[in-house]
Amino acid sequence: MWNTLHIAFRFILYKQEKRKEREEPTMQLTLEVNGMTCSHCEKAVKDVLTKLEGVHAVEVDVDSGKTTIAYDESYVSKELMKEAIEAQGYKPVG
Ligand SMILES: [Cu+2]
Repeated sequence: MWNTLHIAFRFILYKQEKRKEREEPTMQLTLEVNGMTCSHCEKAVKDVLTKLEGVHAVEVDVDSGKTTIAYDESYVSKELMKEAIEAQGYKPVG
């Protein structure tokens, strides 16, 4: 009985810790990415950024090149994100 309660209690603590992690302040950055011409380019940029650890969300507008990234700066830097975009053959500015 005590063990079951103990396990349940640990589980609740674990869930609370996870929730706290998710609520950590997120940075937002907007880059202008040049060289995108179609939906495949848009997807390539979005995918390469999303794969980086610490990147939470990516919005890419292929027409304007405007790329908005929500990220945790303790995991990923602006420079790293720009390098990842460049490695796909596009030119990030900003
Ligand atoms: Cu394309």
